[in-house]
Amino acid sequence: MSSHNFNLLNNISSLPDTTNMRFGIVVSEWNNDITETLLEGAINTLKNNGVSENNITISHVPGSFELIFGAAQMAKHGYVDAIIAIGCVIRGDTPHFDYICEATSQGIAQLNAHGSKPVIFGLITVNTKEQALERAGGSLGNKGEEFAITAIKMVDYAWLLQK
Ligand code: DLZ
Repeated sequence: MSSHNFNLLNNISSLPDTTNMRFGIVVSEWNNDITETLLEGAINTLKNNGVSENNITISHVPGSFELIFGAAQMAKHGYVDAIIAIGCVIRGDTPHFDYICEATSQGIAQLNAHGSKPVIFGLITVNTKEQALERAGGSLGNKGEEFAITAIKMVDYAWLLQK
């Protein structure tokens, strides 16, 4: 599944009106040089597409594994329409990488399957720090921008179904 040829940003036709949309962003502190850049990309893209700063709620959790709880709490108690969960897991020498990636992706999938608010999977899973940097403002762009576009589209999708 190569990301070199496809980028959600190339696929934007027209985005919906975001005036009344509210977003929660949960960010992992682990690898925070990467996650803070992704966060910046997401915030800038939301704002550039008309989302008011007052309608963006940001909270931090220690690691990617905690994104599940953070996103679940924000979905339940936050005054938000969608949540973007941002993390970065870099493969190390132990199987820990696999456990965190598996648990986090499954946890976020469960929130989407059983919750009423979309949770965007903003988890970068890479083999090296260089690959992470490429996706956080490097040669492959800033994936945070794609997370934001996805969040906007998913709020619109949820609202269309509620009408
Ligand atoms: C423990 C751990 C390791 C080894 N690597 C990462 C990582 O690359 N990225 C990340 O977001 N978190 C990592 N963590 C922390 C776990 O996500 C979690 O915070 C701890 O296991 C405590 O629950």
